Amino acid sequence: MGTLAPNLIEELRWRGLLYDITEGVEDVVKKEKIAGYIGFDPSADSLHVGSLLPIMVLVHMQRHGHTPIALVGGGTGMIGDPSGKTKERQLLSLEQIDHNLEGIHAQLEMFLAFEGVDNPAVMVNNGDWLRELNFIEFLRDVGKRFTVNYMLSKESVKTRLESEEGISFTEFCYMLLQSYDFLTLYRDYGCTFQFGGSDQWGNITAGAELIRKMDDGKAYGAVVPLVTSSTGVKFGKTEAGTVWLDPNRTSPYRFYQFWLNTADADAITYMKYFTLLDQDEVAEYEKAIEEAPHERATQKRLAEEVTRNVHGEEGLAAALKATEVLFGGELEGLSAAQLLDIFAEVPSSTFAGADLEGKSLVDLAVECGFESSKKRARTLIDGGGVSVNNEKRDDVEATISLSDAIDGQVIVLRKGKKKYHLVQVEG
Ligand code: 629
Repeated sequence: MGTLAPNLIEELRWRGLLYDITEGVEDVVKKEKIAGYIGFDPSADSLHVGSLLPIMVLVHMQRHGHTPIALVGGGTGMIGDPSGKTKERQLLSLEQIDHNLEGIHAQLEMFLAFEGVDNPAVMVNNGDWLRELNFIEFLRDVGKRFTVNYMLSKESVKTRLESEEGISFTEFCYMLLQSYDFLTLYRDYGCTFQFGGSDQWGNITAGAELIRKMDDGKAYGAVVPLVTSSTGVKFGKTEAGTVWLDPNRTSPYRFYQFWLNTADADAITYMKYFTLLDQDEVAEYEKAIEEAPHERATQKRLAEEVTRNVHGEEGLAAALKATEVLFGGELEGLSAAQLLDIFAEVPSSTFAGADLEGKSLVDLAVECGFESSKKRARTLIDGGGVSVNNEKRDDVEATISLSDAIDGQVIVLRKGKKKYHLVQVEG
């Protein structure tokens, strides 16, 4: 998969990943192998799909022979970035930050190659240099290079100045810390690029300024667009909340479903953003979505690619299997927890184990609302219209046994092809 574009910038450009770039970026990227970084603060113990876009930039950097540096914010995470935030943040405890760092660190590792290539990725933690900073020294070395006037002109600060909420001195200084990171990576790794979301523009350009002022160096920045969805729902959110990368927070099945549910109007954009399919491949899906949108081939491929990237071949297989179950596939090998996840949106009722044992299927079908009378329920069952755990039960005398309950906890009832009801066993 994936013929590469002639260079990194052209790659990012055709994918729509360049929202803004500083001057001179194109020439440098064409001529030199660069090192560039993106920072991720440990606000939670998992990244979410919103972080995937900047991560893809790191992936493209590596594919094009440049050196990607992933930075986790063990230092900046103790302060909190005001960029794009309308409210002052709650400080996290050191334990919380360190716990979150571990999770994010492990996730970032999955996307990049740290050995066995000519341009291995690098992972750094800015806690290593920020946590031991000396305040007086910092004010003399770094603070002196920024006028408050310049800091006040930044979008992140301006919007908060205009709001009643205001901004603490602590968050006001955040940009100095991120600038100091850029300088540190410039000195230690020859890092001359910083990428991020469009909310990071102010912090990135501040860092390039610091590098110019302190080391007379040239540094660059580029930001990816904010991902929007044509449906008006904030990207990365569903009714069930944020779509996380951690499989314990968002199962591979839900993750897959999130991508599968992409609106036609967004599917190609997301395919360019979030997969490594090349221009020719994407062009085919562009045609497919125009000619046969009902087949949802683009959404299927999108969901498949991103799920494989984040959850591996196994996670994808689990997601596909779970999706089949919704369409009547076999339940074998699935746990009660997985079934509860798959059928989270279908109606359910709870029975005491003793009430369920020996209950006639006819009664259960009525109690679950499949039919309004026993007579109708008998006709339904007799006609093969009821399945227990996705296996047809067309005997009107059939009774339910606790051994039908998967892990002793759930029975999946189905009427016809698609109407599901989940029976949960209490206790
Ligand atoms: C130290 C910390 C640095 C450089 C960057 C940072 C983190 C940065 C930030 N980023 C957001 C985050 O961590 O707050 N100050 O949640 C988030 N980012 C990914 C994208 C973003 C951004 O991780 O840049 O724009 C979201 O798409 O909000 O030396």
